[in-house]
Amino acid sequence: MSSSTRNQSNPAPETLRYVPVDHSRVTFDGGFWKSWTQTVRDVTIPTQHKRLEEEGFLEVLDFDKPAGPLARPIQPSGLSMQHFFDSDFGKWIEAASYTLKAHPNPDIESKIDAIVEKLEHGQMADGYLNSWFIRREPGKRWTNLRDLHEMYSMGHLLEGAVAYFEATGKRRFLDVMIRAVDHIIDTFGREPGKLRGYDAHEEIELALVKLYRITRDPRHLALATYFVDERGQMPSYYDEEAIKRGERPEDYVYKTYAYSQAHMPVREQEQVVGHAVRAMYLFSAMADLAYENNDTSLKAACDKLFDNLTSRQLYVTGGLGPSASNEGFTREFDLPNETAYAETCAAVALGFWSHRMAQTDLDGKFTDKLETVLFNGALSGIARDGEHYFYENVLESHGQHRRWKWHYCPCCPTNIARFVTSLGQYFYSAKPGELAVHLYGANVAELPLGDRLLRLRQETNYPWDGDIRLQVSIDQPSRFILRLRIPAWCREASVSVNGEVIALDACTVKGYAALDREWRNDDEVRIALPMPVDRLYAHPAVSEDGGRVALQRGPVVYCVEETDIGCEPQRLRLPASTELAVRYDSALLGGAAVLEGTAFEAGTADWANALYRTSPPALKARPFRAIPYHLWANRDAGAMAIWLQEA
Ligand code: FUB
Ligand code: ZN
Repeated sequence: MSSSTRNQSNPAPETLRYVPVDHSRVTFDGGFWKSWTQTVRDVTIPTQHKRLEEEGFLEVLDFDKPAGPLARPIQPSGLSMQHFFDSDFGKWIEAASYTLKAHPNPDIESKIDAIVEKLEHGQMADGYLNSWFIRREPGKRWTNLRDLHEMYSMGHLLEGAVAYFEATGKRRFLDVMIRAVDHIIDTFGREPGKLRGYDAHEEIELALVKLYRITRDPRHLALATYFVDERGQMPSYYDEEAIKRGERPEDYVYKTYAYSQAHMPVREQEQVVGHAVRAMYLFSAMADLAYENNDTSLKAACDKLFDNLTSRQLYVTGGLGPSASNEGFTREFDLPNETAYAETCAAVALGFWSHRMAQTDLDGKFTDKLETVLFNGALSGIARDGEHYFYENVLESHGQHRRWKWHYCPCCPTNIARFVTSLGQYFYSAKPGELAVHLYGANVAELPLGDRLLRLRQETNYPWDGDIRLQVSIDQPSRFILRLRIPAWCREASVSVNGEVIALDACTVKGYAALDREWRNDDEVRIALPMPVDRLYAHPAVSEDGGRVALQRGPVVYCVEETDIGCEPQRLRLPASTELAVRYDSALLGGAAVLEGTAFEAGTADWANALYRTSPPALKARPFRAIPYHLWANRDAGAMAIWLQEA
């Protein structure tokens, strides 16, 4: 049973909330996402398994063999990347599983089954399951939640198990993970005799909610709730745990538990701090629990944090977490371009969080950000060939950033893979009497409408243009509200139904236009979202972007690459008056709308050996073009910039 059918058959307490459509009900049979979803399914998923094998990740599951030498040394925090290898194949299984319903693949399925068999074989009698501790340090399990990712890894295995069960109906992996969760329930909590801990790398919380949505076992939801509620309570569990290990809490490498959003109870947090991926996973779980427990205090905390992130700490691309040293946040408005960390995982996870927020509170401010990360800061994490990646998604480069085939810490490739292979679920949500369209892009979807299905076809070249035709197929007339997201970037949207223009001002609430009518077969909705090229300016506190302008068209952020213009884009000066033409270039990496215009280049020819001089550089007019940022670094090496100096 899929999570969406599950929710419809158990209306309480979600009657007032939206339920995302099952991703497998949405087929990208044309347009922008067709080739991306095909590439990820046919290239990314198989090659990632190959890399996991080649790089020895799967060897950690050879429980009957003595553990070999460490492939990843222990870091100053006490963590080796190898501590969490389980998470990488957990995420791979999840990503692969999402492809299986619509595209059965016995080879991929047998690869997953082989991993599951090993996991089951290695699982301890009490349900404990973590390859590192079982094979290398059995006596040390549950002694260092602060540094060693034990439940982070289990959480990713659990998400993989849920996805595989939903795709195939096979229970083996799910049962293995339910036993592991039972063990965690026996070990952690507020009851006497249990450890009052929670993992410093959030992840298991949101995985437990996914499990609960299948099992409806209240213990699964209660465990997730406990982990979120316990986080940041004082005295800190991490202090007590360190003392038990014979360590001094003040020797903690990251110095502050803000690194793990464990510096104060979650409901008191107002600023997004610490490690970016951890924060996004935590906030996703908080949004899930707000939804499941109808917890308005968690929802309020999420709202404040979302506003803090989006008004002070988010890159224009939807990337987040500027700093490598903590893989996360520094101070507000600190958004350096060339040194941006902006990890792919963090952008993907912001997509998770934004999407979850919109299910309890249908507000375009959430789905606008989902769309931003989708077309920019997350998609930039995977190459057009589907087998090269970025971990850091910088906004500017002098050519030193190139995509790689595999990473020392390959958390990002499987994250972008699972985002793309489950993309359908982000497009639509339903609740009794309502359907919401969050995203635009060619697809055909079967959407639940009470006990019947409605077929909705989107015909569009979005995001290359903003004309969308929605065609309704339904076996009998039916009254319901169709809610259409009107993106905040669009200032002159128009909508018509069967040729009749809709007064959007009268029916749009929080970025969604509500079309409440009796719908009939073959009804046609036309949405026009004009996409002029927008020049964006950053808040003056973002010192890096002072005097600079970024180009955006629709949801797509543009960049200029040296390979297109023959000089570093950092040398361009873009006059405010420059006309920018939009041209669809079918030869560019599968086809994309590019922007073309004239800028000035600051020349170097007359500088001889001078580093500084009293007169400014000579400017010479030259044509330039900008391409979608997500496509950068797919051709010749060279410099790139999103923020261009304005002349
Ligand atoms: O530590 C586990 C994952 O690896 C994190 O989420 C990423 O930031 C990377 O450090
Ligand atoms: Zn990552």
